[in-house]
Amino acid sequence: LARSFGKCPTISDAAGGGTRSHDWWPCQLKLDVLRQFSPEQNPLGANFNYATAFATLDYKALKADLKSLLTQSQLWWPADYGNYGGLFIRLAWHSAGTYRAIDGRGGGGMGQQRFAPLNSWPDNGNLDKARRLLWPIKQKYGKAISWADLMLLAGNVALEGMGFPVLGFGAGRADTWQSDESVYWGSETTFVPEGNDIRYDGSTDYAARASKLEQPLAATHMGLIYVNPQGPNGNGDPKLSALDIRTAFGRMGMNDSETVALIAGGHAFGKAHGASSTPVGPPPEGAPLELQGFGWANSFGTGNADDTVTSGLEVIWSKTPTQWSNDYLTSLFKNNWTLTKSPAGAIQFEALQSAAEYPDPFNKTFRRATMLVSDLALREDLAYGPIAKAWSKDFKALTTAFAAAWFKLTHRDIGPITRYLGPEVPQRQFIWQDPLPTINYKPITDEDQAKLKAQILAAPGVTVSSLVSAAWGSASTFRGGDKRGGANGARIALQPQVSWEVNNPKQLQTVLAALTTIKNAFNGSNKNGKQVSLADLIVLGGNAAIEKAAAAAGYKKASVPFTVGRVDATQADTDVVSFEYLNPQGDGFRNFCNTTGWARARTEEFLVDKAQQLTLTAPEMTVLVGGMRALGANYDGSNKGVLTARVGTLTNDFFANLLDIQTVWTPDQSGETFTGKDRKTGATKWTATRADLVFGSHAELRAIAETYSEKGGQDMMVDDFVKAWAKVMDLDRFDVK
Ligand code: HEB
Repeated sequence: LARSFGKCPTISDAAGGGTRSHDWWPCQLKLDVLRQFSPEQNPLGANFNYATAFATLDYKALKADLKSLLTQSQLWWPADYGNYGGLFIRLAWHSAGTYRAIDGRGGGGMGQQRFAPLNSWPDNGNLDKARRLLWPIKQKYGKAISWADLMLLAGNVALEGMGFPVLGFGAGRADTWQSDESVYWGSETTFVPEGNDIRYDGSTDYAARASKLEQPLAATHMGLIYVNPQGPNGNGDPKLSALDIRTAFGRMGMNDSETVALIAGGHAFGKAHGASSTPVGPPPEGAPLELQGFGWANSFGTGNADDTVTSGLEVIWSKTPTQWSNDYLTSLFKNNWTLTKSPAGAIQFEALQSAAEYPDPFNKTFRRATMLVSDLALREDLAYGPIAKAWSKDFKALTTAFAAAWFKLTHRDIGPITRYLGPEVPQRQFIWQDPLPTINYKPITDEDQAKLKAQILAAPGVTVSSLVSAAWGSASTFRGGDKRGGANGARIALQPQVSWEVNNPKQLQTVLAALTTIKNAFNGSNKNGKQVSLADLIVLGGNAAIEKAAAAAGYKKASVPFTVGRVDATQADTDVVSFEYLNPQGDGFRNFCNTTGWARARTEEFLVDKAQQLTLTAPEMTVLVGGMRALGANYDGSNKGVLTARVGTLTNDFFANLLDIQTVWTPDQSGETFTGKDRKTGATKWTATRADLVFGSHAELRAIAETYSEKGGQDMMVDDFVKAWAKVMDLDRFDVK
């Protein structure tokens, strides 16, 4: 079954067709994720700058157009209640809602809703219509507004248009032009509702399994944004549904009250669609050419309006589906709910003894109140229940809570506040934005930098290895997925990072103590208001160490680019729980791998995963590993992969020795550590890990490794290492980019 899964019945002998290497050798390490989003694949070109284009946007006019679109019902997809508000809120929520705090991937930051698999997930049914409704507006404003921003802004305008006071909007999400293949969506080969839930290791003990959802996933089934609306595997149990909701929303960084606010706020609007059990056509990716990217063709009745089939549920939550109110919550607590089935056969609740007060979107009739199983979770769960009940009597509190939670939901993965664009960015800062203080001192000069570097190298107890390891530890928390982490803020000196095993706390403390002494001396002498931050000193220390190591290799003039201006965050502005998500499972660059836990990936896959988070290419990853081994930057100071007799010298020895035919490697029992022996004498020469040997074993990585060890490779090594290093140090410098 697994073999035939996903095979197209039509055999293509055109470019890219046929049986591929990945079909033959499915365990091959995949480097594709390091080759995504190259500027050559972007029709706007390498020089396109979204922030510059956005600056030309008539934001007010765009919002006015969006607002009037809400109530311009189109014949090809008539609006429920004459208002697309509910549909657009769902579009925005499903765009943002794939975000997972654990790896920072997913979310609305790249406009991925346009591409497979998201555009065709069963949970995203009929959102193709929502995007097509927005197309004339996108077309009108062009490059000045990205699809990524537009989909979220449409949700915001919908909320405003229906009387909800949103907190604001930050634009700045540049579009991507292909599916982000780095996101692990799960290993199942069926979509919900079939769901062979590999993510729970096949367990159907819903109470026990909820919190054991496979990392880094947040959704409970393949093809869903979060949870099954009919309860776990459609079991109709609100209490068990609540457990799934807690895991799913928790993995997105939402606590209980934020979760209640989001669901109660969202389901105050719109309706669910399940008019018939007639199956709809294939999703956009599987639909025939003539449908032009539309999916889910519905042959029931008119195929739209009152005959619409989306989720298969047929629910109207509120008496005022196009007006902000807390009728959703009052109805939830006031009514007695009975399990029923929608016309499509899906399990849902109905308020049987109640009056028919809930409006049909088209035919002026009224129905009894209805709810999803997952809605009842907000009443039945011991923690959600009291929150929801209190808000059912306190509309103001619900409004405040939903506004904050919606803003967080839609901005969670955009990165630091300096990335927010447009006239509606709230003044207020939130802890989840990982706040940094605003800089209020004059930056240090090149001359100061040279002096400080000399002081750092002369400081007691610090070494090239420990300086490189600390600077890497500081900068390499960056995640391209949600643009959190990085060297700015010097959070490596704060909890939780200062205690992470990968940072070697004892060694790190020595470096931090030395740098703090230098910082205090410099700032205490107050040279015309010039100050240096610890964050800058950590990076400067790494750079100084690399320049020293390059000099030792004969490159006296090597100079590592340095971008001054980092600031130091406070512990109070650092959400310890949420920063713990940045603790790497593996950091092959420092030869660290914690294989307990997320054990489905191999050490070398963690290396590539980390490189992808750091937005590195395969050559950049290769040169950084080779260089850091030469510099002895392993987290624990071990000599694994340190294939050189000149540790602390920026040589290409790692590559030369790895590719040396005279060495024969044998794995230990765990298959994690290898011993390299001399082919002739049998003498032990080296030890190494999977994150080292992969550069000799994987054909494409080996090809790169060869270039660094052949003629000219040493010069190339120093140049490329310095460039890649500087890139990593500056990954989070959105303030200067
Ligand atoms: Fe929701 C709709 C589910 C959350 C917002 N949702 C809906 C539906 C369903 C659901 C099934 C229907 C679809 C159709 O059309 O058919 N949700 C759900 C779940 C959850 C949710 C399960 C978790 C618990 N939501 C949510 C949130 C939000 C929302 C969070 C926001 C904030 N939704 C929504 C809206 C709607 C929906 C607005 C409507 C749409 C229309 O109207 O179209």
